[in-house]
Amino acid sequence: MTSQHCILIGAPVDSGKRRAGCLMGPDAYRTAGIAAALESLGHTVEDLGNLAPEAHPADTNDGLVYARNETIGWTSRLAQAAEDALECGLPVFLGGDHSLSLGSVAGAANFAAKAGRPLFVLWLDAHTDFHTPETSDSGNLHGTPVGYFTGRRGFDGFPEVLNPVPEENVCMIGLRSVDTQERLALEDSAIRTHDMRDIDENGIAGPLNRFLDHVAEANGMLHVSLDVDFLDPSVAPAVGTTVPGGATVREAHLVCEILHDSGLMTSLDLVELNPFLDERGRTAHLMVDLCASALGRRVFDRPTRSYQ
Ligand code: B3U
Ligand code: MN
Ligand code: MN
Repeated sequence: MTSQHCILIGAPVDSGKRRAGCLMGPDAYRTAGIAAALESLGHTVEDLGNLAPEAHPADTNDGLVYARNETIGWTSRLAQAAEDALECGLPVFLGGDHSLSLGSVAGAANFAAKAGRPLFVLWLDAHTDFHTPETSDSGNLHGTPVGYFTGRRGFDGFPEVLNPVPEENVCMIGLRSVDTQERLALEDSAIRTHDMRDIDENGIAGPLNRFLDHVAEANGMLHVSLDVDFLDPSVAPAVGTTVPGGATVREAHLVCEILHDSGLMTSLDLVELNPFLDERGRTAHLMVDLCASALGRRVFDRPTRSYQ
């Protein structure tokens, strides 16, 4: 197994929605033993500690969009952090809510452009997060990262997206809560979407393997964004927006094991963990276990579908 240099980046972002708690996420992952889990797999681990947003004007929150300035501050800071970390290893963003991915993906896209490679994004989530600040009903920016990094309009005041991720390079798996405005925009887009019905009827490995084939053919980099609510709330209760009918523990591990065997993943977000809502750390532990699977934990070795 190839050993990697894993760079843990604490991103205690809590500005993407009104319900507080995701700021405790990075420390919950540390408490659940993320560094030791990765080291035990033969990787080196560097923990950059918790970052802070760039200086920004205070938010007044008198309009619909919640904590816009703070989220802009986080976006600039995390885009730079992603770009810098990709120079030296595999960044693992310890969230923080999903608005952190405005920055992590934009930065990964800048790095990929410099490296002359396309960036692909695997979005594991109950939601599509394809809003813009103008289409969002809730005003919660954690519902907008895919809209941002694919270059949708309506993000005035946010850092310019220098290297938008092409829609056909984005694959979403686990969907079961999509707002009307998102659905309409998705119907007009080339994003690959797999809802839970698709998974129930066809299994989770097929769509994932087909997407990974595209990544490999294009010699692409692959950013994986894992939202806690991809998982069924019965096994992962520590999230503000629970949606019943999510991925099982085994489906989620299989996704992570296939990702590892592909050798294609170059950066990872662990987002939306709200430790305030957890039951004795079980969601934090499950997310750490999934991260370990994505980085090579396995029961037995087996011949794999490897692109390396
Ligand atoms: N689409 C809804 C709900 C939502 C999106 N992401 C999460 N919840 N976690 C919204 O508010 O944009
Ligand atoms: Mn999300
Ligand atoms: Mn979600």
